[in-house]
Amino acid sequence: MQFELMASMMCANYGNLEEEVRDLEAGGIDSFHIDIMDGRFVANFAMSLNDMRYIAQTTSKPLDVHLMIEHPNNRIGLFLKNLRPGDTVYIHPEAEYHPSTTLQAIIDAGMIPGIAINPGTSVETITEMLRIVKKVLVMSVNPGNAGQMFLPYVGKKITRLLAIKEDMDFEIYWDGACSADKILEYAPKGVSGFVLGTSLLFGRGRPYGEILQDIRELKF
Ligand code: S6P
Ligand code: MG
Repeated sequence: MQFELMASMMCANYGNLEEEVRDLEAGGIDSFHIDIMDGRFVANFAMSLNDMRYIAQTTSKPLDVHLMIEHPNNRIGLFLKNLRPGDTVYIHPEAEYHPSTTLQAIIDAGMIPGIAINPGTSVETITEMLRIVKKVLVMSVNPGNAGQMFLPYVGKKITRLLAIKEDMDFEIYWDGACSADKILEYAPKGVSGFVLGTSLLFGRGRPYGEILQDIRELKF
């Protein structure tokens, strides 16, 4: 079964970020998920522009940048100029008056455009944007913190997105409380990738390579 695994770097040990990046890379992670917060769109500050830049310089693996900031269009250039073609940038449409303008800036810079959608955001309100984005990051917890409970009502929205993803040409990714049972259920249905945080990857007392291998060897 083909699916991507992304490491949620806000959950990493900042005592030695470089070692964390190297261990995850050696363990076979597909990309690094970077949660940028502004304390306004969400009531937390997680990673910063400097953290993102440092990880971009430390790995050749793709970055998966999740902007949880108000009006990302005001600051999008700061992020784009520190990324590489093939990196993904997700904005929250809930945080922008004209999200399609911001998405166009991401496309023009050669990055992969994505939207991250809150648990309470409906498919109807994002339908037109689905025509221009390549990825939809479905939040299965409210944005802002790691270590939260999965919100089961999000499952129905994923089912609806799965039904239209081929026609509208986008991929679906999962962010929040991702456990092995979620991968077992949703990878076969067509969810392309999963952000791994405290539920499955970090703080488990086991080497990342072992955990990632166990996930790759899940019996579908
Ligand atoms: C939350 C953020 C996520 C978390 C991730 C943590 O605002 O977007 O990327 O870091 O969900 O995973 P877990 O398993 O601790 O929920
Ligand atoms: Mg995230």
